[in-house]
Amino acid sequence: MKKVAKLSLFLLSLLLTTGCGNTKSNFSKKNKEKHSSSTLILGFSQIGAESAWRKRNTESIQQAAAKANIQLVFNDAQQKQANQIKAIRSFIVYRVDVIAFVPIVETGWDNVLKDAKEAKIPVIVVDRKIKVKDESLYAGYIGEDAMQEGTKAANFLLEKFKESEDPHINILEIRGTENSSVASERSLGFTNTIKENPRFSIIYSESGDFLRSRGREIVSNIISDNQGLNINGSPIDIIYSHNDAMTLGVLETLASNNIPSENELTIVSIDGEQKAINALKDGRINCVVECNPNIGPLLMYLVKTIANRNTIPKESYIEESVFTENDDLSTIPPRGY
Ligand code: GZL
Repeated sequence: MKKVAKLSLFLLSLLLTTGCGNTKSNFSKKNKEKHSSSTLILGFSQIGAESAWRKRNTESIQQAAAKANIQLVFNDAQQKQANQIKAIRSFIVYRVDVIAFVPIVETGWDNVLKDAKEAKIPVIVVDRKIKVKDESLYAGYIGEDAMQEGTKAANFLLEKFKESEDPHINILEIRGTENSSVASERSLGFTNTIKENPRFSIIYSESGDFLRSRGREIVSNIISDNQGLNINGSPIDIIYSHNDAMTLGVLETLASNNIPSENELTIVSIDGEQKAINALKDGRINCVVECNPNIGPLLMYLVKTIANRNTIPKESYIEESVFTENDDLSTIPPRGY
């Protein structure tokens, strides 16, 4: 059966059988004539749309697939690993040429990736990493270096406080999604580096799941439980937040409690969305470590490489920068998300 006809059946089956998230393809009726059996088909499982960063990441992948004339069957798992596993199984049934996915958490992928391997469909892990017993279950990883992002955040603070005489510099850490590689590595890179100065201590750490609402909630609970921005009387001097969405939630809560972040408080965030850069420019945030969402073009290059039976690197990292209060912030181009 021609791949084109199969796709319609596949999309129908995916929508009917999995009920998981939502699936769409850049395949449309008008494209039918253009697509031939030589057109590469990429099955992509995205975790959701939890942040502006994630939405830009999705756009980058969709735009790059269209430009590369790669037919994208895209599934939004709506933050559920079970939906991702169902979507990957559907990609196997349809026999896409390549599977790529953003693993919402590190573990639980071995069985579905064994099925992909048995079906001889190569898999590329995108943006977040996985832990599997058999590393041959996936061809390679492409994304950011979250360990480095945590290290960069800590290095900014070591520099900023190097002259401080304060014996205790207290940090509130707001982490990303529990059991995701990106949250674990942003924590590890940060703690491994910040311990260079024993005056720093993380006096409280909680997962905000990369959500703006949780950033608001965590700081609101601290303020109400402790009658101010402290933990059992120890003042919070620094907030280290694993993504801008949670940081923007924090800023909302500080503002509604009339706690100015500009003076006594130092805030370090990760991603680099426009609203965070704007807050950096007006002094409400002190440092934004870039996490680059624009991996679409590089991903499509790797998809074509692997579809042509060539090997790809086990790990490919994308360029990332750091924006701090010490930079000429007027030179930062519009972020696009
Ligand atoms: C990081 C990515 C994270 C972003 C968040 O690579 O997985 O997930 O930092 C997003 O904004 O929710």
